[in-house]
Amino acid sequence: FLKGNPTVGIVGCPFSGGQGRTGVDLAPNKLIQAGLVEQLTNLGWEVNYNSQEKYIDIPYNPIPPSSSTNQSAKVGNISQDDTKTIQRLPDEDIGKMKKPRLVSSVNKLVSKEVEDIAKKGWLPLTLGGDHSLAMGTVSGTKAKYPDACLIWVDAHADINTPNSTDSGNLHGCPVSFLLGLEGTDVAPFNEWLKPCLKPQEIVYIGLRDVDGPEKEILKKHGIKAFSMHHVDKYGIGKVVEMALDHVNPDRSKPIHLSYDVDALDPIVAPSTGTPVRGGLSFREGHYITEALAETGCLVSVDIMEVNPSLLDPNSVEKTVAAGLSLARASLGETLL
Ligand code: B3U
Ligand code: MN
Ligand code: MN
Repeated sequence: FLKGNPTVGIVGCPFSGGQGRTGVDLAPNKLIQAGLVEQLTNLGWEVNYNSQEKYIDIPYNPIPPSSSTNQSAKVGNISQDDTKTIQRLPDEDIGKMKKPRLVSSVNKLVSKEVEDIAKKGWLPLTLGGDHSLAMGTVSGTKAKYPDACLIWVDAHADINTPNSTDSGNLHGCPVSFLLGLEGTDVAPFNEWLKPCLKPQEIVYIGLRDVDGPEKEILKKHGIKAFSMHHVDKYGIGKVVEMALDHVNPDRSKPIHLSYDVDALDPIVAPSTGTPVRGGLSFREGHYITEALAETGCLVSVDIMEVNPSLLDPNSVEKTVAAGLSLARASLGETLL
């Protein structure tokens, strides 16, 4: 699906507005500083990324559209300090949704960025930031590849609707917006985000912390999900095969991989906002990325929810290393 020399466009998204903890916005720079660009270059990729001094932020105008007066809009690459300031801007809840204007405006620009990169024939590699960013990454990928399927690796289903969410955190809701479920046709999201995904086009791997209403939604729409129970029962090799058979039976469709590092067991990836025990082992987690890379169908990859501000330096190092190795394996690094 990709054109020319294998080229990756890194989209660094230092964004934490889809959930309550700061620090997840530090991940893109941390991953870059830890050698991501060199590592992907060594794998034979041409690597492009937005670089403004030490920052690699997406160009976006984060001012909430409805906030009126004196805030001067700033377009272009912004620094993490700016991001922090932006996240203190007034953005009142809409219903239960927290920071809806911020999440919407950032995702609109992420979507455009991912779309632009994909339309060059490059592979967008998006570094979160929290998983609300998948509203942008998946819609951007779908704009270039309308028949793309979505493999969502996560401890959580992230399929709450604005009505079903208990926490109000939008990182628990991106999938419902992509599907256009009941309650998602709301401002400000409906000003740019159109339903772009069908229930048969998504498959989950790694689930183990799914809210009651989310279970109902999965059932109602017949959405395929492999929980940790299935990983135990069938083994990860079979689970990935069954997942692909469901969304991509002929291995002919483009694949978007959205990887939340909290799918991994907290022993492997402890520095993440909502760790849940009983997760994927280091090898199970990497097997998924290796097997998807092997299909030759991967066109877009997200590495989400690394939070370098949580726990001790050793935990952070482990989690960042896991993020890096998942990115490398997704882009074709093999063991032999
Ligand atoms: N389902 C809960 C918890 C959660 C979702 N995603 C994460 N946590 N990381 C919610 O808030 O919607
Ligand atoms: Mn997630
Ligand atoms: Mn999660």
